[in-house]
Parts: sequence; structure tokens; C-alpha cells
Amino acid sequence: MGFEPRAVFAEEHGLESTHLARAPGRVNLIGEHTDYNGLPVFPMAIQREVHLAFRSRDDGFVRIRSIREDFEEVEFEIVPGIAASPAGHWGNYLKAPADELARQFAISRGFDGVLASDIPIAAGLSSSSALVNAVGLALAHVNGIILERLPFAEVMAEAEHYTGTRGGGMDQAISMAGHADHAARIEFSPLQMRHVPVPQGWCFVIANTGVRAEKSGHAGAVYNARRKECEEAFRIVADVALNRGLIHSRLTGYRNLLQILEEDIVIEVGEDALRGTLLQRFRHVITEAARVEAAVDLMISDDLQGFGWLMDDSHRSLRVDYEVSSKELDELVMVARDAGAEGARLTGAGLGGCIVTLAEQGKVDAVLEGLSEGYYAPRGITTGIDQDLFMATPSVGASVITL
Ligand code: NG1
Repeated sequence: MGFEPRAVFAEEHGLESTHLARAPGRVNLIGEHTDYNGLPVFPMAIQREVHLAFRSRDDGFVRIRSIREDFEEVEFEIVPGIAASPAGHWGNYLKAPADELARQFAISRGFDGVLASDIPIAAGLSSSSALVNAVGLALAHVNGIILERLPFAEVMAEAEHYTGTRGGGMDQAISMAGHADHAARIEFSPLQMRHVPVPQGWCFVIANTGVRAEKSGHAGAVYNARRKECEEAFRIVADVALNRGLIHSRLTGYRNLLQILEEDIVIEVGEDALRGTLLQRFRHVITEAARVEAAVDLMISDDLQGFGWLMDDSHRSLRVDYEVSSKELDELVMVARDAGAEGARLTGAGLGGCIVTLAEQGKVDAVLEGLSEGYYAPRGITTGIDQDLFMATPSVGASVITL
């Protein structure tokens, strides 16, 4: 991608951009649909990024265009309560950080910007949060707002709710604060990160189904519904635990529940208290949280095979209990495993988007080959395949570069 947006900026404005905000996408290795339940996740930032070349303006307007012709230019004034664009319009991801920063920090200076991104859109790789972070960083920069990375990520997580999805905060955090060559265990309230080196020889491969998981459409509705189901399941289980004298005061959330009671007791109470869908959602959340802790330990002890098994378990739980897989995601997972991967799972919210698969260095070519032959070739996708199928490099978080 290079610095393409700079050239477009110069052409369009007849003068140079002064800064470049860059923000990476991410791949979540394990810990899916746990963040909004207040439980940990284990993602890493990747080498795919949003780049925003920008230059401060003297007024309070933001004007951004994309180097992609199919994204229309967006212009708005920074005020608290910016009128949203129609649902699904990319402008909402630009307005989101402006609206939040106006509310929290009374910012009033805008910028002109040109944007480029090589993160696949609606694919579970956080193209949206990278966009929000890049625009947020540019706004903070031109308004002289200085915040540490994690508090800034928290502001951006709140900001993204403007777009209509009640996300949990993982994406903004890892995109802001990831370290090169590391994954990160992230916990919430307060937001904290533990950076874990990815062992030499562990190769994470991302493969895109090509089916978009639009947050403004069905996938977004399912996402918000899952969040509600988890809240309801928690309320019921907490009441039962209280009535049985297992706990002695009101719980604040899933994390609190798991701090007080052992995982198997929690599952037992859940199985008594819940039925059907709510039990399934609850079981996924509790077991996935345990898989995050196990995965961190396995990465630290360089246990590639054990980590792979956890990825398989996570996918099964997301497919059976959380019901956010799809036939394409299941197919990719199967093809990857058959080609020699140690484990594979859907990554991100699901219902389309990508899988992440783990292979040891010596098998990675076979896995890439297996996926291109087994999934892409039968669909007639033979060129430009590296857009959909690539190795993920654990990468550094967002920054603003002076040009
Ligand atoms: P993706 O897949 O990038 O849309 C979403 C949420 C995360 C997390 C995952 C599921 C947003 C911005 N991101 O990610 O917070 O809940 O789903 O684990 O809503």
C-alpha cells in the first residue's frame, strides 16, 4: 500500500499532507464473544493497516475521501451529536470518533484527509476499528489531545458504539497497543494487556470465506442479540447462585462470577438454571474464557499442538453452542486441518469473514496450498488469492507519523 494516500492528497489539495495516521487490523487467536461479557481475549495486531494522510484545517470540518472510488467523500462538522449517515455507510466510522472526542474533550478542529486500507472489509479482521482508531488519532493530533494508548483505546471503543454495534473493546485495544512479534492477552474494566511473544516457527494463516459479515446487516443484528442473550443468561445464573447460597452478594458480571466460583461449578449451576439457547450461549462464554487462559500458558510454553487443539475446541463451541459459524467457515476449517494445520477456527464475530489457522513452519506451504486448492480453486479464485489467504505477522499498534 505504501504511502499512496499522500500522492492522492497532494493531487487533490494542491499541497502536501503533513501527517499519516496508521492503524492495524487484528486477528483474534482465541477468546471469541468474550470481550463484551467482560472476559479476556487473546488477539494480535496484523500487518494489514488503514493509512490516513491528513492535514489540519482552520475550521471544525472534517473532509475525508478514500483512494477507492466506490467510497464517496465524507464531510461533516465536529459537534457533539453529529447526525449519522444512513446505516452501513462508511461515514459513520469517521463520524464515530469525532462525535465521542467532541463529547469527552470538546475538540473543535478538523482536518482534510485521504485514506487507504488493505484490511479486508467485514471479514472479522477489524477493518472498522482500525478506521475508527486512525481517524481518532488524527483528530486527537490536530486538537492537541494527548492520551496513553489504553485510555485512548477505551475512548475509541465507546466511540464505535455510534455505528450501532455494541462491541466489547478488544479491537480498538489491540489495534492501538499491539507489539511487533507478540500476541496480547487483554482484559477489561480496567483495560490491561499482557504481551506474549509468538514463538519462532508458529505460523498463523488467515483465510477469508469471501462472505461478508456486515455489522450493519444480519451479522450485526445477531451480534447484538447474542450480547442480550448472554446478559440474560448471566442474570438467571446469578440469581440461582444467590438463592442457593453459593454467593452472598449481587455479582457485577461474568468475571466476578468466575472469580468467586470454580469453572465446573459455574457450568453446573448454568446447566441447572438454564435451558436451550441461553444454556448454549452461557456454556460457550464460560468455556471460551477458560480456553483463553489455557492458550496463553500454551503459547508461553511453546506448545503448538496444544494451542491448535484449543482452537479446534473454540470453533466447535462457536459452531454448536454460539451458532455463529457458517458452512463456508466450517469448510475452510476442515480444509485447513486436512492440509496439516494444528488447529483452525473462525475469527472475529463469525457468520462469514475469516478463519485463523495455526501451522508449524514446515507445514505452512502445504496448508496454503491445501486452502487454495481445496477452497479457492473450486470457486474459480486463482489470481489475487493473497488478498484472501495470507500469513499473519504479529505487528505493532497504531501511530501518527510526521511526514
Ligand atoms: P469483528 O469480528 O471485528 O467485527 C467483533 C467485535 C469484537 C468482539 C468480536 C467477537 C466490534 C468492533 N468488534 O469483532 O469486540 O466482540 O466481534 O469476539 O464490534
